Amino acid sequence: MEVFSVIFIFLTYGFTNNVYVVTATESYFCENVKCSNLENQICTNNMIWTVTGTRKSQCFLKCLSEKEGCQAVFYNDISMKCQGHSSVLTSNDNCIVEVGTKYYYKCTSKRPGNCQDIFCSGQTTTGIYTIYPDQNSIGVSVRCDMDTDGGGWTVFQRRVDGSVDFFRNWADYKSGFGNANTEYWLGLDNIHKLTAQGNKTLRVDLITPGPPQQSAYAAYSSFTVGDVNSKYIMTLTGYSGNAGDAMAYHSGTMFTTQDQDHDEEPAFNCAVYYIGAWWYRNCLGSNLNGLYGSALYGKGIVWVYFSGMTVSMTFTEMKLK
Ligand SMILES: [Ca+2]
Repeated sequence: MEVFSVIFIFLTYGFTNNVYVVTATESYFCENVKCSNLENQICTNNMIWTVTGTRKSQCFLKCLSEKEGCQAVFYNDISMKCQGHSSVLTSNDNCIVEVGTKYYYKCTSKRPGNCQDIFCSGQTTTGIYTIYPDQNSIGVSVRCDMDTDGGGWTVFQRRVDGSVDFFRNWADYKSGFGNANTEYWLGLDNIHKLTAQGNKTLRVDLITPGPPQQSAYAAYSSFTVGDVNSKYIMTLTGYSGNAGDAMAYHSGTMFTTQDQDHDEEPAFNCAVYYIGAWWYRNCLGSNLNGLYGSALYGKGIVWVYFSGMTVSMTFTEMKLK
């Protein structure tokens, strides 16, 4: 009986003779290191309980067993204080420094829904990753921008060299096309799913051909794209940046392609006239899916408040977080 008791304690608490053993509970938690600098912090937001004198594995077990939805814990190695939280925290939360504390959140899904999930898991290099905008379907390759403005951006539109034809039909814009390594469009269904997940900050990065090349960006604190039944109606608010707000004019419009005219111009199809596909109104203040390198009025990759209607960007990225 003595032997069985010792084995039971070992399996339950993961400790014996002061040697720490990684337990199964730890695989359910991700350590938040680079996502939001929460190490050495204690936060009051959404705190649901505090227990002192527990070991780390016990701390995780308590969080897993909570019925009230414990989503994250702080654990302090020095004081062995364990604090449970009902939501995943960010660096914007109200936190104070408490040396020795580390932050962990539940990683119940092994399938990242977007680039922010990948960033928070510790993969912080810009590049190509697989994400699952819909947890029930196969993954899609995307470029994750892990460098700009805190990283974690899911790039859904990219133009860099004109190698991919963007003058395409509804079916292509719906499902996506191109190559995440060079130029691509992630697809309206996926963009809708990403905004429906809550990734609603839009950032647009632009570079002019020059010389000298000039770069600028526009960000919007709220950006949503509806589903196919709404014809992917787009709304956005909360502009900031230095490129000028060339998207506000398009807010509240449906998506138009060469074969599906949902714009507000009664006389013609704006996508055909301006050689692109966009949330055209009557017709445009921006045309980022326009014709690469074109100096024809409005037909290139233009952003009217940055460089007018006849200078086509050599680089664009549209990204969500
Ligand atoms: Ca029309």
